[in-house]
Parts: sequence; structure tokens; C-alpha cells
Amino acid sequence: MFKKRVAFSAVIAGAILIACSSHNLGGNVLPGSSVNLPPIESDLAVTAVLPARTIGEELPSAGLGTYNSPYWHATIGGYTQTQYSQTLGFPPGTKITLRNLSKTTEHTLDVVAEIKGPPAQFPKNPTLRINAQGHGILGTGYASGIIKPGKTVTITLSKAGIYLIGCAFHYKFGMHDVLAVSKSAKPGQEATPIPKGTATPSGAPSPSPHPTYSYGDVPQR
Ligand SMILES: [Cu+2]
Repeated sequence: MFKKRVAFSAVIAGAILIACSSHNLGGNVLPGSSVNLPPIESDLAVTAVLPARTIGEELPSAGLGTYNSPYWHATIGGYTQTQYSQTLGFPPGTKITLRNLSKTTEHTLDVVAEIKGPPAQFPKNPTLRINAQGHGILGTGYASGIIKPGKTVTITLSKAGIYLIGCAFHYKFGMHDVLAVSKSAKPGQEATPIPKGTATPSGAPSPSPHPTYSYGDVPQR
């Protein structure tokens, strides 16, 4: 009898918490009771800055935008180390987490080609693998395999080099990028975000409000 009453009051406490406040979910919850957290604003999933050693991926048209890189002479999109599409850079040996930022769409990260430097010439119609390839180590022929919405895979950047990467499903939708693995490689200038509800056709470069692009766009060697 007593146990039942405890359980019942826990349900009530949870219900009151949900009803009263979405800011104060910390205290007053009895052990064993569960409270459903309010859903996070969908915008936050994309606009949150990613943790270190993480690549986030998503369709450029879904919010990441595209960036027209003067250094690489290429329009890139779909991959970011911070918030919006940008070229990627890590030191060799980094173990990174690749995160699918989408809530609905599967993506991959495939190595399209290895290049020596600019220009980054993305082939028109590359054959990209959907199945995982390369045992989690980035290199020629690497493919992450299908990453479900919100899921992650780990990639070890063992080999220094400049890699053209792309999504096996959305390469033609502008989801391709440059990943530089070198001692002082850094992520490049970020794309301008696409305002919600006014998405431009994918692949269209977004105008940049920033006058300079120098700091991370050029991988230092
Ligand atoms: Cu994709």
C-alpha cells in the first residue's frame, strides 16, 4: 500500500515538473521516477558548436550552407568542425568522431581522391561506396558506411594528406569537402548560414559577410 502511494506521488511530482517549468528539472524528483525532458528546439541541433575532434555532417541545404573557397577554387559544403560548412583540418594521428547532424537523413563520409594541393577539383560523377571500407582509418578508398541520423562513427586520421571527401548519397547535392591532415591544419572559413525557410537550391554558394578568409583556409605545412 505504502509503496503504491510513493509511486503515485512520483508520477504526480513528474507531471507537476513538466507542467510548471522547463528550466528547473533538477530537484524534487523521487528516485525511480522518470520525467520526460521537453524536446530540444530543432534549430539547436544544428547551431550548437561541435566538440573538439568532431566532424558534423548534414546537407548544405538543411542549414550548414555552402562555402566558396578562394584558396581551393571550389565550392564545398556539408561538413563542419564548428557550426557551418567549412574545409576541415586536423593534425595526423587524431581520432575523430564523425556525427550525422540530421534527424531524418542518412549520410556517409567517403574519400573521393587524394590531392597535392589546390585547386580542389571534385570529379563530376565519382563512384562512392555505401558500405564501410578501410577499417576506420582514413586513406584512399575509405568509406564510413551508412551513418543513421544522430549517430556517429570514429575515424583515425593516421596518414597525412589532403583528401577530397563526399557523401555517397548527396555528393551531387553539394555534400563534398576538403579534409587536410597535416601538422598545423585548421578548419577554414565557415559558410554563411541559410536563413530558415529560405533555403537556396543546394550547391548555390552563399555570400560571405566576412572580408577575409585567410586564417584557416590555407593548411600550413
Ligand atoms: Cu549525405
